[in-house]
Order: sequence, then structure tokens, then C-alpha cells
Amino acid sequence: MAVVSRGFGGRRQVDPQVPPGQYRTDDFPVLTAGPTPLIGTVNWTLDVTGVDGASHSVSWQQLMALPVEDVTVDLHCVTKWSKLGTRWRGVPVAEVLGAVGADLEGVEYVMAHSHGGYTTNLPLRDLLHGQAWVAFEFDGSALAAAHGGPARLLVPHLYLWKSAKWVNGLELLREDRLGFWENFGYHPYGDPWREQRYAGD
Ligand SMILES: Nc1nc2c(c(=O)[nH]1)N[C@H]1C(S)=C(S)[C@@H](COP(=O)(O)O)O[C@H]1N2
Ligand SMILES: [Mo]
Repeated sequence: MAVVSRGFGGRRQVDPQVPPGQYRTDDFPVLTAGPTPLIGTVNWTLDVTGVDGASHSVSWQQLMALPVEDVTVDLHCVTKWSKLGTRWRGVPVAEVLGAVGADLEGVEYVMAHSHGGYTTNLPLRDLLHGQAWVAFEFDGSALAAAHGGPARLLVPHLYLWKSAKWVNGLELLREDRLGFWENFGYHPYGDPWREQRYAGD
């Protein structure tokens, strides 16, 4: 007779606050493909490039003049750690796009660009409606360089590779293109609750 022991509960305890396959950590690991660039705010710019190829730059001073939001969000990294209840301050991406008068007609996707050449692609709608920020403070202090300071994209409802550190460009697109990790087989969208880690998940 085959006896299969499943332990006392029958099933593994599932933590409803973290997506499937994730575990909680209180650490804040640093994950960067390459060296940490040291970027000051004086010459900082974020270029918004429209589908017509025209670019509009946002300076640090202009960014600081835009409405800010304080948000407390959960982070989910595809390497399986989740960090719950993290506090950030940032400018909603919709405010940045509005400030440069970006023409969103026909725009379906955005390629985020970073210093050093990192890229990641997202649907435009995921950057609007209070779901995404250009974040410049973490836990009440200026965002550390290792975590993307002076400013990074923060898109916490998607896996953390979508939150481009040292963001310096938002390229508006009619059609989706793959970013850095997406080109290596990571999922084009990356919803942690649907466990979209790799293309095809
Ligand atoms: N510019 C840039 N942004 C990046 C990365 C990177 O290598 N370069 N790594 C991504 C990945 S894979 C993750 S998991 C998160 C890690 O953010 P953290 O180092 O603040 O934890 O940043 C994302 N943003
Ligand atoms: Mo990652």
C-alpha cells in the first residue's frame, strides 16, 4: 500500500499577500545588470519621445515642480522575493507626460530607457491611472544610487524589472517592442499575480 504523507495541513500554507511562488523579505536586494551609474540632479533629464520622433526633455527642476504622491506599495521581483509595504515619493507618470504635452493618440506602449542602456517595455495604460511613478524618495530619504537614484520608474503591479532604475527616457510606441530582459525571454508584460515570469507563462 502506498502511503503518501502530505504533512499535517495537507497543503502548504499560502501567503495571500504575496503572489504565487514569491516569499517575503525585509531586505532590499540590489539587482543591476552592470555597474551603478552615479548621476547628479543638475544635468538630469528625462526625454519623452513621441511616435513622430520628436523629444521633449524634463529637467530635475521641472520634475520637482510637478505634483508628487506618497505611496506605499509591495514590490515583487522575478527572482522570487517580495518586499511588502515600501514607501515611496514620486511624480505620477501621467503628470510627466502631461507636462511635456505628450500626444498619446495611437500610443499603445512605452519603452523606458535608462542610463547605461537598460530598457523595458510596458503598455501605456499601465503607466497611467495612478499605477506608475517617477520615484525619487524611498522610505523618507533621497533614493540611493544603487536603487536607481536620483529617480527611477516605479511600476509595482508588475515584476520589478519593469521599474527601470536611472530612467532617462520614455519612448512612446504604437506597437510593442521588447526591452532588455524581455529580449532574454522574460515575459513581455510580467504580472506577478499571474506568475508571468517568462515568455509563454
Ligand atoms: N537601469 C536598470 N534598471 C533596472 C535594472 C537594471 O539592471 N538596470 N534591473 C531591474 C531588475 S531585474 C530589478 S529586479 C530591479 C531591482 O531593483 P533594486 O535593485 O532597487 O532592488 O530593478 C530593475 N531595474
Ligand atoms: Mo530582477
